[in-house]
Amino acid sequence: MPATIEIIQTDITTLAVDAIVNAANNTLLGGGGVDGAIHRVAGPELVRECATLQGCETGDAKITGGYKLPAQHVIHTVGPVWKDGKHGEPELLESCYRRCFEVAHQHGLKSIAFPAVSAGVYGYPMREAAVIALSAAQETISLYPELERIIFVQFSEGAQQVYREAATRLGTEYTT
Ligand code: AR6
Repeated sequence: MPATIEIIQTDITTLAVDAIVNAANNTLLGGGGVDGAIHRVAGPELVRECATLQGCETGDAKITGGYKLPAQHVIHTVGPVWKDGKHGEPELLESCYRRCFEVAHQHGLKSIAFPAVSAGVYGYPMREAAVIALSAAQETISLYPELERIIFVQFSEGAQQVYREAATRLGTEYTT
């Protein structure tokens, strides 16, 4: 069975999946937005483990435990800050998704949930970010057959609508 793609509106910290992805910064030591929410729910042990990782390059991803989260792991990735789209932002955002899937595969994970990496404080336009996220998922499905669920989580109704429209345009089948 190929992985299913789900597009859902919820708080990512509530999901009991193998891994949730954190939209972190280069220090991996916490911040606002989804990063702040994940660290609040996971508790202080998460930042202690993150402190041993020596940060993370933009476009890369690193895995930790989930601690008090219902998710077993957190995959921390660092998206690009949007300038104008001509400073390597699309390639870096693609790299975030590719690396998250690679790390999930290396750990034999079957379910992974992503927020809209870079599309908050980092200013990446939601529509373009959604196309990159969904295209990466589509490519991954054939690469990693053990993956069962790929979940794209949006915090707002508007963002969810953008993801659904992007999926329809790309011909990506999804459930909600
Ligand atoms: N569940 C799901 N999605 C969420 C949640 C949540 N609990 N909270 C926010 N979002 P952002 P970025 C959405 O700003 O743009 C941090 O300070 C949010 O609505 O969290 O990659 C880091 O430390 C938006 O659509 O991440 C970095 O410094 C999406 O998640 C910086 O922000 C991403 O928004 C990273 O900025």
